[in-house]
Amino acid sequence: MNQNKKQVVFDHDGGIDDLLSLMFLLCMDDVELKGVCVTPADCYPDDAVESTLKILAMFNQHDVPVVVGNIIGPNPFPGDWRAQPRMCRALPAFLRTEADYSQLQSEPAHLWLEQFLLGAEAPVTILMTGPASNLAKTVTDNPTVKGKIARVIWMGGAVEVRGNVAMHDHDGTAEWNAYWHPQATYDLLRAELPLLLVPLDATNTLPVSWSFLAELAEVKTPLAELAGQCWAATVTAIPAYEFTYFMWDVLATCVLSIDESALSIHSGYLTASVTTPDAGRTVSTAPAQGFACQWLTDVNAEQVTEYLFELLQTKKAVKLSFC
Ligand code: AGV
Ligand code: CA
Repeated sequence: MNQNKKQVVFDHDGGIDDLLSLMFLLCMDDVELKGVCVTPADCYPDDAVESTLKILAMFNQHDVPVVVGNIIGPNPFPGDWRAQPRMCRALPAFLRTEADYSQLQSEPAHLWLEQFLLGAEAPVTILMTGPASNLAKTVTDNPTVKGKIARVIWMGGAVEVRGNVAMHDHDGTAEWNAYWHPQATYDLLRAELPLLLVPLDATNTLPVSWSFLAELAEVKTPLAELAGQCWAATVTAIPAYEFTYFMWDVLATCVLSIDESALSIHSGYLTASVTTPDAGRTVSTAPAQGFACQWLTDVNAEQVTEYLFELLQTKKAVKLSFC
């Protein structure tokens, strides 16, 4: 263990921005990645595992365990969204890289997480960019693990802005990661961990815009090329105007190590609905009605994109530099 680095477990759900988040995480100098959990939510888990193993291999990270969750939320993601990240597997850089399946562990993610936390020498930071089902179950089943958690950063929720769920039994107030398993969202808040939510309130400031893609195209490193190819796949996938792709998970990942001056953080109380028509809605409350946590209300978008471009100039993507 490197004492000067943050010990991080990354729980993601295999979307294109989840995979991009893994790349950015592996670029960070102050992060030691200890494990990856795959939540079978906005992906097909076989795709997510394969792409995860390949990204780890691109960065020569062959000792990082990968586990898959076996908890299934009651509100499935649309099938075409789940299929979208398969495209990454078709990119030349992925096809050239071999996945090391010896890194894949057989136990369910929430049990692996419990054992990992119990054995951790230093407090662990947990970054989550999919639904919170694994961690919610771990801390509900065994609250003693809470002492091992330094910080939880979760891309989830919509506090003062409208959500992004458009379903027949929903009023549109919830964000998808919170809606997939509303009870897990509630249980996560109830655990009162040192939680920083990265909700739509903050991620709305970072759409994947053409001007961002054009700036990215000037970075010209092998990793920036790969990131640009992944983002390119998001611009036509969802034709409806209101479903623009945002840097949801990528922002949550940046929060781990970006200069705090870029972030506007609010401390307050939240609860979550577990019933229709607003299941998964994250609601700001008075202290007695909710659970203490923090959430990001705004970010300096320019500082974030500059930081992303800086990360893409790392020398750590060793396998890619052989291109
Ligand atoms: O709600 C945002 C979350 C993020 O974790 N995901 C996508 C990101 O990985 C769900 C989602 C919302 N809108 C989407 C989503 C869309 N248009 N396509 C795919 N996933
Ligand atoms: Ca995600």
